[in-house]
Amino acid sequence: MTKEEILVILKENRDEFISGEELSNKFGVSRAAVWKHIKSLKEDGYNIESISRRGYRIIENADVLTYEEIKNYLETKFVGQNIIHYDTIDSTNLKAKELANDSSIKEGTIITSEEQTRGKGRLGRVWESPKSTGIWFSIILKPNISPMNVSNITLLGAAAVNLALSDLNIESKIKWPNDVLVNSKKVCGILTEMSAELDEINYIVMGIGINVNMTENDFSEELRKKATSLKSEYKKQFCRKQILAKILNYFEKMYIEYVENNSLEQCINVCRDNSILIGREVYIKERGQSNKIKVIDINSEGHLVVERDNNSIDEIISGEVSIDGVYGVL
Ligand code: BT5
Repeated sequence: MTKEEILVILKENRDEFISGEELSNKFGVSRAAVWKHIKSLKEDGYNIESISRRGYRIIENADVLTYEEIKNYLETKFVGQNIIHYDTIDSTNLKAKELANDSSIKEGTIITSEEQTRGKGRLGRVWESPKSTGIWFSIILKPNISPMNVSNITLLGAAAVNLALSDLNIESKIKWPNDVLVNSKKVCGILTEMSAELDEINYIVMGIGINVNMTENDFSEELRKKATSLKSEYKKQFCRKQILAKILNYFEKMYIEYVENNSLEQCINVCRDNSILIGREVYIKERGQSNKIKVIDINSEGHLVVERDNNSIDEIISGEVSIDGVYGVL
């Protein structure tokens, strides 16, 4: 007997009490074993009422990022149709890469974790991922695209996050190529990693982290100036599983358009219309040097079109941009 099996029974009998005895008979285990599983479900965040001589009754579902909780919101064919959920893990990207090496793992498989002890940003930076307050997940993808175009997958992720938040009346800006900001502070970062041969991708792992319900105290002092959560900005608790499902729904639609029809149109429109960079003078790190540029556009291939100090127009494929006065140089 697993706690998930008990959960299924409680959910099937939502309005009724199920006695400990009934559960122990059904699964052929002791009542103490049943109680232990109920305790663990409560720790997961399920609100389960227990009354002596009547038994257990589920009151509401928990906001945990399991397939069981997310499936009712999902409208996808394959993205998120297999979810591997952890209470705690070093990094969902590390786990996803380990699993992606196994050729039998299905494309669209997702790794979620309530917390990460070694969440990763780009270039070895740390991603703070405190328990059950954010959405920390990675998607395993095996697209038939050129390895040169992998950065477009990050843009698809950023556009999907923007659209999902917009459904909840949250206005966000995309900081090309991998951040989503609310009120000029970072709420979401994306880390896309790939294993590839010269002209063929073995797999891509796209990890997305979103700060949902943390308060200021959940961030390190260093981050408080430049990071925020949806709760801090909108003064209310958000449902993580609903946001995750919306992101997956939007992502899959645009991903299929891209890998099957080679069209990035919707994604680029979203990235362009919600860009925090277009029209601004910013700094871009190139070969270790920080150069001032003016951002003009994001073109149909997802590249940043910029004007350099000497008035020449250039296209940038990937890079790190910092904006004076928006938040500290990352
Ligand atoms: C990123 O890197 O923004 C990519 C973050 C990807 C995180 C996800 S969570 C699920 C998956 N599993 C992982 O292990 N990672 C992915 P970068 O552009 O390098 O930004 C990193 C910088 O953002 C750090 O140096 C901090 O300054 C800042 N930062 C760290 N944690 C943050 C947080 N929770 N919210 C906002 N900013 C944060």
